[in-house]
Amino acid sequence: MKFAYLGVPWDYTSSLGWPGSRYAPDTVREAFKWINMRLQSEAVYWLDREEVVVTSGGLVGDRGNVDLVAYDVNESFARIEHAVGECLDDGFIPLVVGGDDAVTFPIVKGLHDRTQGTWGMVHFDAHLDLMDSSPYQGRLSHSSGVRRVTELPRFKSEALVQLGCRNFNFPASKKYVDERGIKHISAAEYDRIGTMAAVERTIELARGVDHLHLAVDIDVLDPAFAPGAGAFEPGGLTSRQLLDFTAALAPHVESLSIAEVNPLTDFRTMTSSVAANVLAHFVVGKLDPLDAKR
Ligand SMILES: [Mn+2]
Repeated sequence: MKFAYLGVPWDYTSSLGWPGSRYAPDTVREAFKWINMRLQSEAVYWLDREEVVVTSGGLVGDRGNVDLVAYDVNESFARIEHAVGECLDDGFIPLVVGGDDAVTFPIVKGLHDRTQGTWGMVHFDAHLDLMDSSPYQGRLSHSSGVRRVTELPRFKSEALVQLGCRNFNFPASKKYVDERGIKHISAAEYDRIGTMAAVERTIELARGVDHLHLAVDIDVLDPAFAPGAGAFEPGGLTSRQLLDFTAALAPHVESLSIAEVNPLTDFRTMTSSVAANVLAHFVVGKLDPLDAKR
């Protein structure tokens, strides 16, 4: 298995909330070096499971950042799709670091268009991102990324599981969730049932598609754990919950993206460091699947 780090330095569609996530690909890459330096002879000691996990050629290969055109949404999204597709063509598992959450659409479109069969998605976010359009934000903002994903021809909305959602959203989104059969495990529910039950329920809810993508908006975490986000919703998940879930789900998904890490609102790179660890837990979770040990 080969993993590719792909940066998407785009935040021109962060129409509400704080801009600044364009800087995340570089700060998360920097934070990842703290993990990479623990590699010895292509192996890392994973304390969560008391295992030494063997990688091949390091944890993650770096494919740099996508060259984007400021304020040209269509051209930039086309380049993101293309870069994600190239990762697949070259045999890499894409680990894509945005960018505001609008980039979830071109990332999943890149995966969808380059593969056969049906897609579903596991989506961590405080918000739903199911807005069709708004007079303030248009159709391609960071509030509509998941809505646009659900419109892809081979994407199955009933295999979309949104986790960590909380507080308040639009009644129109509730209508869309019901119409499309989208599944939710709210932050409150997640906290009640615990991480391993949430993983098992997610796998059950997202069954029946050929491919699954894992999309993480870092604001799924409580602001206490991720001060460097684009928007803040209290009552979120802990870092521990997100890392454990990511490692356990990793064998069941084909790709990962992280959005809305914002170095401009961050405190001493705390949030970039969480994001780097989400990537690393995904990689070791795939290399050392829990399922195989049960
Ligand atoms: Mn969000």
